[in-house]
Amino acid sequence: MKYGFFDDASCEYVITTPETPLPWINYLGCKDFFTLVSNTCGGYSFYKDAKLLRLTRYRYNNVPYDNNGQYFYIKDGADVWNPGWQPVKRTLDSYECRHGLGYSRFTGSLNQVSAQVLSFVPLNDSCEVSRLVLTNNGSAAKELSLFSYVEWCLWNADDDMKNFQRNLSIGEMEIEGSTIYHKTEYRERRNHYALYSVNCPVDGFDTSRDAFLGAYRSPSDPAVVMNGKASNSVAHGWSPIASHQINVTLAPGESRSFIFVLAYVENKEEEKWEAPGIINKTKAHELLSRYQSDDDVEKAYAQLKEYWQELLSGYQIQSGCEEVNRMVNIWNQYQCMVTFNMSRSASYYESGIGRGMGFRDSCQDLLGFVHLIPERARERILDIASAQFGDGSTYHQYQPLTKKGNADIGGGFNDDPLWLIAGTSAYIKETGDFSILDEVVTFDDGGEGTLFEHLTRSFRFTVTHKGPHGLPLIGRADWNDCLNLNCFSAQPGESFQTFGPSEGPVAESVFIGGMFVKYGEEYAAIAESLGKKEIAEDARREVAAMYDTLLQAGWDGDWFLRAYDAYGQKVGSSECEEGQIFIEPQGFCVLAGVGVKEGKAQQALDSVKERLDSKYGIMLLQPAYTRYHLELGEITSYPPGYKENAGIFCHNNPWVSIAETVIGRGGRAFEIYKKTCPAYLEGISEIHRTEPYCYSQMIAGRDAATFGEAKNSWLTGTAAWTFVNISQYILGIQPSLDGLCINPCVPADFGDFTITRRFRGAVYHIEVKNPGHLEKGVSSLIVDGETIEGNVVPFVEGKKEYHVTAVMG
Ligand code: BGC
Ligand code: IFM
Repeated sequence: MKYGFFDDASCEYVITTPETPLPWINYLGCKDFFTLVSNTCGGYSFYKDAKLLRLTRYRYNNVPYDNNGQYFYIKDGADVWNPGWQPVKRTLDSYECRHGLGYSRFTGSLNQVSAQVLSFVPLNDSCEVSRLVLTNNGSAAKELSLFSYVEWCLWNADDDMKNFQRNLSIGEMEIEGSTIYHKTEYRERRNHYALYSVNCPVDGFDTSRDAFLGAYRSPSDPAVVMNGKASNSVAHGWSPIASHQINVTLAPGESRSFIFVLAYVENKEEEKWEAPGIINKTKAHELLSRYQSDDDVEKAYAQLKEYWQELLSGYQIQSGCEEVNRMVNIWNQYQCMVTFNMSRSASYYESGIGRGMGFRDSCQDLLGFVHLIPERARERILDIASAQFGDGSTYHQYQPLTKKGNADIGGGFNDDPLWLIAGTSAYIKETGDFSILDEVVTFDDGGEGTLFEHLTRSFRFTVTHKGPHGLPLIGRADWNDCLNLNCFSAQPGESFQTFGPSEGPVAESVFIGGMFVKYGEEYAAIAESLGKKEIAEDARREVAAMYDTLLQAGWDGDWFLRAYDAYGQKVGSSECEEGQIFIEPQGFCVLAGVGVKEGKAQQALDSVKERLDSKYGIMLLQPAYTRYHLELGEITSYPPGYKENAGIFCHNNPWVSIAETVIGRGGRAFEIYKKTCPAYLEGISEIHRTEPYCYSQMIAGRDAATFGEAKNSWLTGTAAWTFVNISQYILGIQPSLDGLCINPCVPADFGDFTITRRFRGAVYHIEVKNPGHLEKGVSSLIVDGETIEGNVVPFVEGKKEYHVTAVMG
């Protein structure tokens, strides 16, 4: 069942009923100011950091699920309604929500009145603009009252939820005409304030939540709105809000627009006060002056649309497959931008207060983002590198605002260091910019080194942290956060990842071994390009040794083992009672090339198909753990079929799909791609439940009662990896150190396709022809009329356009 449809020409998903199975959200904002907005106008805004600089309040874990947002109420006689349906939930005559690239548009109508709200964050200002257009479609005049509503968060979203003894006394507001200023905590260490303004005179306002809602009421029936009369309340402590009342008379056919601006303003310390207690509003006035007319809004909106069009033009495909076209050209790239901006901090499943930026997460996000804005990727890589310690290990997370490692979580996840090589290598392949390696970056525990030195320490960390079988020690966990093999000393109630030795001398990870082969080779290739021959040779020796170890100690007979636990027992082996085969090492070892020439790669992937596949995707492991295993940790704490315990983790499905392309099975690679691809799941939205335009972290596996149900949409490494998979491995347009490599691996009946790809400042027009209906192999490559040996388009400095024809054969 569908709850809307894709409007590809407008790059929008159109939701046609407010009652979607779960809130279907969008992200407004590209750089500093962000708003999460659901299809019923729920959500919240923050500046840079969802925890520390939260502008508006949201209530997670609430009923109804999606609670609080930037709401508009329309009072039409006795009827009160919202264009996005919530919170009043008055049945509307019509409803539509269009989530677009960086904007959302809601249209509701009732009794011949329609209200259209367009919300977006302009490119160059720290604010959200919402233009509301009211239209009288009837034949009689209409007297309406419009009320706006946002509830302020007292900045630190964590403290805001807990520290009531203080917080109920600190709220301070200031009102100037139609602008409501939220200046809580401005008198002490803060130098910022927020505002909510509208571009016309108002008939009243409210800034006290209690006055606006009334005792024992909620945003679904605010007393002020129901009575049609603002109370001009000024909040002193308690819960400050901002609400405007505007009375409007509309003649038949008449429309009027109102421009609301929700903004964040920062002053320098010396410019804080105009007079004692009165904030300096100069910057606010300047900002507001830019959004006063419809023309202003149109201009800013057009700029945003152009910005996105330009960004997405870096990779555009035309193929016979509608779903592929729309995911590749629009939504997958869009989600890559969102994950780059948010890491795993703020979504409807991540509260914005818990996690900062993940080290491994951010490195992987780069893989799908780097082609969009390479300069920002460069900056990010250098930030991430500074969360590394001198011994090559890293903090697991860091806070975006301070760029400091998160000491509460600490380090000890032994895959983290290698992801830095992954991200940096992707950046260099994309841009050819080796100069990033000369940038000097500090180590968190003192000292500094070039980025190349950081990569060297990453590489050496694995070399110097191996266990009894010569495989990498796992530490607190590897990619699978829940495989905690050194936590066997846990006491009931202790958190799996925050106690005990961060590293045992025995527990080893086959997965990190696969990563080491993949990214160790990329490190060697970078060293070679820098002319560091000995380093490259030494690295390749280490990689070769790991390769052999994986095929011996890391091989179970029909597939790759997952790990050895702290007692030296196998994990992910046919000898195990539960959890006999895991997805991660099959995908990663094979995509790294391990076992391809020995025939083991194919065997491992066949085992995946036989044992882990399901109609909704490949499960993480089988059989699911039905009881708790202290020696394995959190993974066995989940009920069977959920999350890491045999859920379908969308993040590592593409690893298997990529692995299939490595051995040339394009049909199977694409079959895997389709199973978790949201556009293909649109028709079963009542089962899948999350947004059909973005990936979710997890789909419940076959062992779960809710098989096929997705959770944790938006912020997942799935976005980057599925984009890498489809764009580089299936469609086969691969940035490499030497230039753009054309290496498609598709189903035999996929048909011809064309791709426009921006690469190192030039535009490549690529045509892939497949007259023989093959799955892999390029027999001829013609670049601007000339036949080229091999399948890499040689990069010519200064050349701006390339026309490439690749014929599969
Ligand atoms: C995993 C969760 C786990 C959490 C905390 C996440 O990365 O996906 O399953 O509960 O880490 O350990
Ligand atoms: O690899 C992790 C990731 O860092 C956060 N989400 C879950 C994944 C698997 O545990």
